[in-house]
Amino acid sequence: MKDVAALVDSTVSAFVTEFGSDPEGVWFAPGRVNLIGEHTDYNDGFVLPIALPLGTVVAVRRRQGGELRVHSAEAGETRSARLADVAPEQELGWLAYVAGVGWAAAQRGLEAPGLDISLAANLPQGAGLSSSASLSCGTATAWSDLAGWELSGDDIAALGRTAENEIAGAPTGVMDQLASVHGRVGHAMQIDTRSITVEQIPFDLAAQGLSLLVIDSRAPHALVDGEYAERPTSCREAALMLGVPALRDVPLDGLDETLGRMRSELLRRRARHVITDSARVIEVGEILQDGGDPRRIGKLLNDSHASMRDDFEITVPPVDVLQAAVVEAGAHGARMTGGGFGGCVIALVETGTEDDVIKGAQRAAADHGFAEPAGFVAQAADGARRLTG
Ligand code: GAF
Repeated sequence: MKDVAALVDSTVSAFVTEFGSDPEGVWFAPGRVNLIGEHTDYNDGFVLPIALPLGTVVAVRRRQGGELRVHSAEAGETRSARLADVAPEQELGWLAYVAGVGWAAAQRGLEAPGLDISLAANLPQGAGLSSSASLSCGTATAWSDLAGWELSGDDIAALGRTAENEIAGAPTGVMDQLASVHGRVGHAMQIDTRSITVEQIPFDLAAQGLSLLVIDSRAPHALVDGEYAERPTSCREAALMLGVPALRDVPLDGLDETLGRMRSELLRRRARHVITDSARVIEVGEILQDGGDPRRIGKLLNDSHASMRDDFEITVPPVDVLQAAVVEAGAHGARMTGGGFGGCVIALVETGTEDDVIKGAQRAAADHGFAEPAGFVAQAADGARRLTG
């Protein structure tokens, strides 16, 4: 994986090659891992992500007229769009996460100048680490700076989410964009997605002799497909059946009895996952906030995984095998992170045992004939920002 400084160099060189002279500036926005609280964000619930030191670099310059020209190192191509022509339900592919930001800005009455952009990422794509939010938030931060919109972090995140929901067509919540914007070194963010309140909680595992491993199953995941979209639909139906505005409003006390009144077994399980996972965020937040031993969150990570596997049904066999293997290899707890249907498992491990745990995961994957997983140690890092210019 290239570090961010190397990524900046290659992105600026690509900009000069593609567009003939230097960019006005270079911006970076990170991806994230979510510690706990999955698919709770579009139910007005709680989430607990950290921003990663990995993400997307964008080199940007304003241009005359309302055109967008974007070079992507990953895609190996330059594409363009007239901002006035961007609209929902177009098949824009990766360009949607850039052009969609301009569209979202226009919806808010902001004047969006044309841009030349060169971009590159050091985050694995499609691994559930929010490569798309890092692209939309990096773009939105740059656009806001260059156009003088003077937007808050929450507004930047909202532009990114609108681009993803309306132009890319993925009906996601706002966790990934908020994490990308508000990340802070050494902190996890406990986010109330109803009030959009971000509480920074100290998260320094190294000081406690622990590491957070991120292990990519290499089973690809995609949010712009039916499986992810089915979950918000089911959750809305479940909330309706329970007579609450959102699943967030269902009390944990007496949950079995409340859910027992639901006529649909499927919706009951969907609701139980959301309500219990949101509650687990609060429990983990309290442990970390009180300076408690983070090893105590291990069980909650495992419970969250079981809930995603059995109730919400968003895990897949390569991910379940990984999760079980890393716990078997000594992790205090582990769970899939992100939207699901593939992607990464996070594992809380004693520092010094990382290699053994990764090897355990690789052996288990090989035994099942799955792709070889790859792991790295995650550190909580800063959010979207201007790097140069
Ligand atoms: C994806 C979505 F983009 C987020 O909004 C969130 O729903 C997550 O899946 C699951 O927690 O990353």
